[in-house]
Order: sequence, then C-alpha cells, then structure tokens
Amino acid sequence: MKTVCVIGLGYIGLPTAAVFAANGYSVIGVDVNEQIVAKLCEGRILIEEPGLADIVQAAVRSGTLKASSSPIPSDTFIIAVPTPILEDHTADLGAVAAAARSLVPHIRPGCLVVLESTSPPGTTMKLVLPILEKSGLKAGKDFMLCYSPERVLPGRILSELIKNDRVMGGITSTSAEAARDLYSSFVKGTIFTTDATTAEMVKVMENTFRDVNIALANEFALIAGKLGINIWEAIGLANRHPRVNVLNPGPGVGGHCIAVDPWFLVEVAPFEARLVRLAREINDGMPSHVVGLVAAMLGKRRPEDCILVCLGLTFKANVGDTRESPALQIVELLRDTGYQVRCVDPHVPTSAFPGLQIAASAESSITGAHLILLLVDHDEFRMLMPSLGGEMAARNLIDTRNMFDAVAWRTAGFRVSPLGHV
Ligand code: SAJ
Repeated sequence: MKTVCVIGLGYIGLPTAAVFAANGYSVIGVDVNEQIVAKLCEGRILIEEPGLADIVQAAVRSGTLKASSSPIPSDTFIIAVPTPILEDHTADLGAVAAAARSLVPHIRPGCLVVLESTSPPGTTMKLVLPILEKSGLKAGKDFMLCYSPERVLPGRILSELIKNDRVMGGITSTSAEAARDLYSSFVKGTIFTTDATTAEMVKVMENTFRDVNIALANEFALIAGKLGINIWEAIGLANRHPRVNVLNPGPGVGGHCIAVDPWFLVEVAPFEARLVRLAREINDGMPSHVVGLVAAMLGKRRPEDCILVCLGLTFKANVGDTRESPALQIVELLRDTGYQVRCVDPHVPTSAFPGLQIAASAESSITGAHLILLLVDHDEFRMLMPSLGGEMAARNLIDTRNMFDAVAWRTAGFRVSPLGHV
C-alpha cells in the first residue's frame, strides 16, 4: 500500500488525510499540536465540519489513518499548514518552512512533495525547494515537487474535496503529472496541470476575486445607506440583469482565507495591487460601520446603560470557526465602547472566550435588552420571532445579513435597520 504523510491536521489537512485513507492509501497525519495528535489517535477530532468526524473515525478504526507528532518516510508528503498574515500584512511562512525542514531527513529518490498551503506566488520555488534540497537530492530530478491549492468551502469541505476541479502546479511536468495521478484516486472533478507559481497565483486570484466583489457589495450598501435606499431590494433588482451578480454585503469578511490571501498579492506586487488593497480596506472597515449603526440606533442612551444581544460569533453561517471573524471583532468593539454585550451562538461553546457571555439560545438572553444585532445568519436564528420584543427594554433590530422579515418585525413594534442605514 502506498503511503501518504500529511503535515498539518487543520481544516484542509485532516479531511485530505481522511479522504486519502478512505481511498486506498496508508496515511500518517502529523501535527505540532499534541492535543490534535492524541485525539486523532483515538479517532476523535477538534473541528466542526459536516461528515468529517465519521470518515476520520472509520479510517482510524480500519488502521489506514494514524497520527504522529513527526513525519515518517513516505511515498508522498503533503504540507497543509497555516499561512497567516503578520501585523504588516506580509505572509508568515514560518510553518511552511518548518514543515519543509521536518521533511529533509525523509526525502528519498522518487518521492513527491505537495504544498497545499495558500502562499504568495513564488513560495514553492523560492522557499520550499531550497529547503528540501538540503537533503542532498535535486528537486525535479531526484524527487518531485508540486503546488496544489485546495478550493473547498468550509461547511461543505468533504463534498467539494471530491467534486471540485483541481490545479496541480509542478516544478516540472513530471511532478505535476505525479500529483495528478495521486489526487485522481478521489477527485471526481477535472485535474489541470501547470507550473508551481501559476498554481499559487490561481489560488490567490480566486479568493481575491471574491474579496473584491464583496467589497463592491459593501460599498454599494454604504452608498445606499447614505441615499436612504434599501440595499437588499436594490441588489435583488440589479441581479435580474443576465450578466450581473452582486454579492451580499455584510458586517465584514472573515475566515482564514478571503480576509488574508489578497494581502499575498499586495506583498508580491505592492504598486500594482491597488484595487486588491482597497477592497481589503473596505471590507476591514465594515465592523466599525456596524458599531456606528448601533450607536445611531440607540441615540442618546449611554452605552453603559444598554444591553445588546449579538446573534452569531463565527465568520459565516452554520460553521463553528471564529477565525478572523468580523462578528467577534464587532463584539469586542462594542464592549470597548462600554455596552453590556450578551452573545448567542449555537455553534460556539459557551466557555469559548473567557470574559464573553455566550448563550446557546437568544430566548435565554433577551430579557431587558435594548437591541438585537444579527451578525451571522445561522439557520437556528431563522426561527426567531418578533414576539421576543415582549421581554426587551427597547425594541431595536439591526440585521446585517438581511435574514429577518423587516416588515413583520416593524409590525411588532421594532425599529429595524438594515446594513448601510445610519
Ligand atoms: N461574505 C460576504 N458576502 C458574500 C459572501 C461572503 O460578506 O456575498 C463573507 C462571509 O460572511 C465570510 C467571508 O465572506 O465572512 C468568507 O466566506 P466565503 O463563504 O465567501 O468563503 P470561505 O472563506 O468560507 O471559503 C473561501 C472559498 N473561496 C471562494 O469562494 C473563492 C473556498 O472555495 C476556498 O477554498 C476557501 O476560501 C479557502 O480555503 O481558500
């Protein structure tokens, strides 16, 4: 049985390891976090993703997936470690470099190394390749090296891992073809081959495309607010044009991908990436806009006298991930301003953030509140009724995701503000 060693057992590495294990490979999952390794040895996981717990448990039980804190000699090594940004918005490639260094003693003639971590274009050639060649073997001649970006959507990772098309960027065509053969064991989409730097660029372009389009939607919302227009109605009508698809404005862009990756383009081409930088700034400005909406709605009341119920803490609907979450940022800004903040998120453990009051249901935290602030459109919140207002000290609703029926809430005596209106 061929062996695959996956370095990094996060949202990408763990599903990838489990899917390879379910498709005929003997897989070792490696992570520096001892807790992740210990849990995986027992067949358990620490992240919330539909279907993942079951497939991991089955693979661990059947012995095709094992966990370890360091790599072992394998036919293929996949690096899927985080590439966050530093304060100055440049990429922190420390984990990629460390993962590559950990492979040096294990590189053998004929083996394949695949980098999956989203990285500034050029990383495979300029950072990973020289580290791996410290093994004394030549990349592209003695061993193969490829960059292959993942494209899976959190919340739908397992199905997208299998269905989506993929790009394999080899440092040589042999490297790209070897990676294509490997991934074709489970990928049902089409696999395209190219060079490593093009593949890196493709990945960052995809997420930047989404970020720039969300920024445009957010800018439309701000303009609509100034004009007293309901942005959601305007977008719905504009999208009736056959070639227009305005995305959804919201309280900001979060997650570990779209809020981060565009900076990699700014890093490699600071003078050229003007629109990309501006889009990041617009999206990063949305949390402050939402805090301004709260202040405007509560008028002359002192923040200290106001109780806010914030619905949702994660970076988007129906996931448990709070990384780079604008909702969390808004909650922190509101607390810094002096408001009494009660949070509700059925996907976040109530003890997740020390000092933050988190309830599992809105009903249990509504008594005496002055404003409901909907930040994440989790399905669970759809059930909430305007009758909640009966328990509140004042009936105010800010719906940043256009989730609630504004007419019904207004009829129940609420002042309702959509995104954009101040
Ligand atoms: N958002 C909006 N308005 C929208 C769409 C999204 O405000 O119309 C916000 C969300 O609320 C969230 C953020 O943007 O805060 C990102 O959410 P998302 O669902 O757009 O994307 P992610 O981060 O969950 O996953 C993205 C995907 N990339 C693209 O759609 C181009 C996914 O395919 C990538 O694999 C993933 O990034 C990644 O790992 O890079």
